[in-house]
Amino acid sequence: MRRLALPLAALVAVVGCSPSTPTATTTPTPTPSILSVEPERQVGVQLFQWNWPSVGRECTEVLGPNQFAFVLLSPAQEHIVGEQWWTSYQPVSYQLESKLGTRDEFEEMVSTCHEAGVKVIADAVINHMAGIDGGTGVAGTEFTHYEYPGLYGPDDFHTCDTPGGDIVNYVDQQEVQECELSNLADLRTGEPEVQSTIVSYLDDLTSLGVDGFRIDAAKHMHHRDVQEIVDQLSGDPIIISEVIRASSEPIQPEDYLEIGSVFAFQVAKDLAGLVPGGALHRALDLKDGQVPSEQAYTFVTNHDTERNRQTLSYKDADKYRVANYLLLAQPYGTPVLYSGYAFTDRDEGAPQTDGGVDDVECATPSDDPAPGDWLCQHRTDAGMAEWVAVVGDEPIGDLWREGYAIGFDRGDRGLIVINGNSTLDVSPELTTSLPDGAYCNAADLPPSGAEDRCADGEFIVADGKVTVPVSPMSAVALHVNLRSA
Ligand code: ARE
Ligand code: CA
Repeated sequence: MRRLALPLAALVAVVGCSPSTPTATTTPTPTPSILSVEPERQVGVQLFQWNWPSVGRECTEVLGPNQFAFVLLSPAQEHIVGEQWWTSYQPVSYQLESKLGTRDEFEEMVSTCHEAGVKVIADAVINHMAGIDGGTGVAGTEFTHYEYPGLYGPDDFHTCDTPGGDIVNYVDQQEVQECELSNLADLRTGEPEVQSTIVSYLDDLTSLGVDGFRIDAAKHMHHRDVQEIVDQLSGDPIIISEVIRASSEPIQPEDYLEIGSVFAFQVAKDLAGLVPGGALHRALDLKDGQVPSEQAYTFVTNHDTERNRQTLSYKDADKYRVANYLLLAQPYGTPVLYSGYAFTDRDEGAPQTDGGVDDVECATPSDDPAPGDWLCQHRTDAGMAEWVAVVGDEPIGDLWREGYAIGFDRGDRGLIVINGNSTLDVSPELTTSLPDGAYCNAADLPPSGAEDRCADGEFIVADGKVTVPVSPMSAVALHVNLRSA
C-alpha cells in the first residue's frame, strides 16, 4: 500500500478563498495561494475489541477526516461464551453474531467506514475452531470440541500424538501446522471441503463490503493451504498473514509473501529495543528480514504483544508515544496504530454488559489509566496519519541529531523532529526544503479534523530555515497541508 508514486497531477493548487469574479471595471486582487498535495491514505488502526457501532462512529468522526486508510477489526464470527477478550478467537460457527455486534450492525459499520474513505480489514480465524470440550456459542450454536453443526465434523480436524495433541515443539514444521495451538481444534485446511467452507465464510464477509483479511495464526497453516484458500476467494481482498517471526523456527514470514502481505513483528521488537536506548536514528533503517516494504504491515504493538510485553505498549507511557512517532516517520512498511483498553490481567475482557461489549467512550488521556478505560491511543496520533498521507514516499532528507533527538525532512512536503530525551528540551534551527510559510504541529492536533485547525501557524519557515522547539518525549511534525493561509 505504501511507496506508490504520487502522480504529478496530485499536486493541486489550493486557494484560501475564491477570487471575486473579474468584471470589466474591477481588477481581481491576487489571492494568496498555497501549494498543497493530495493526501494518499496509508495509516491503519487496529481497534481491538471495539464493537461495530463504535467502529463506524470512529470512521466518521476521526479516521476519515484524518486520512486514515483502514481499520483492522477483531473477529466477527460467533464464538464461545466468556468475559475474556480471547473468546473472539474460538469460533463455533461463521454466523456474524458476536460480542461485538450483529450482522446488520457489521454491514452498517462497513458502509459507514467506506463513506468516510476508510477500508475495513476483518480478522479471519480459520486455522481452528474452539479449544473447549463443548457448549453453546454466543448466538446459540451447540457444539462439541470437534463437531460444529452444518460446518465441520471430527474428520475435518487434525489429530496429533503430542501430549494433549498440542504444539510443543515450534522447530517441527508439521507439528506447528497439524497439532493444536493451545488446544484449539485444528482444521484440516488442506482438504477441499474444509477450504470451501472457509471460502464461503470469507466470501460472505466480502459480500458485506470487507476489503481484506488478517489471517490469524497463518503460521499454523501450510502456506500452500492458505494460498489455495485465497485463490478461491471472490474479488481481490487484501491479505495480511500473522506469522510471528522467530529466527530459530522453520516457518518464516517470507514463506507467505506470494499470498500477500505479512505483519512485521521484527520491526515492533526493534522499536521496543531502540527507544529506551535513545538510538532513535536507527529507526530510519528498520526492515523485517527479506519482507519488502510494500508487503510489510508495521506496528509498535498489537493485542498479543501488549500482553506478553515483547513490545512497548501504553504501559510504557511516553516511550510508547515516541515509538509511534518513529513508526510513522520512517518509510518502511504500512503503519498500523493500535487502540485498546487498560488492563491488569492478560485475560481481562473489554467492558461489557450481558455478554456484549459496551460502546467505546474514550477516557481522558493519562499515564495511569484505570482498568477498562478505553485508551484511544490512536487519537493522539490522528494528525500524524495525515502527515504520513501527505509526505507519501518522499525520501528522508539530511539527518539532524542531538542526544536522543532526531529531525529530518521528507522531501519538500514534511519535516519532523522527535525528541527522545526524557528531560531535555531541544530547539534546533534546521535547513529545510519546505516552502516558506507558517506551519502548525500535526503531532499535536485535536482528533476532530476541523477545517480551521491551522489558523495561526507558530513554526515559521523562511528562506529554507526553521526553528523547531520540542519538549521532552514528544514531536513536532510539519507538512505542507497544515499551514496558515
Ligand atoms: C485461550 C487460553 C488457553 C486455552 C485456549 C483454548 O489462554 O489457555 O488453552 O484458550 O481454550 C488468543 C489468546 C490465547 C487464547 C486463544 C483462544 O492469546 O490465550 O487461548 O486466543 O481463545 C502463537 C501463534 C500466534 C498466536 C499467538 C498467541 O503462532 O498465531 O501464539 N496469535 C494469534 C492471535 C491470538 C490468538 C490466536 C492466534 C489463536 O493474535 O490473540 O490467541 O486464535 C513464539 C512463536 C509464536 C507464538 C508465540 C506465543 O513466539 O514463534 O508463533 O505465537 O511463541 O507463544
Ligand atoms: Ca493448523
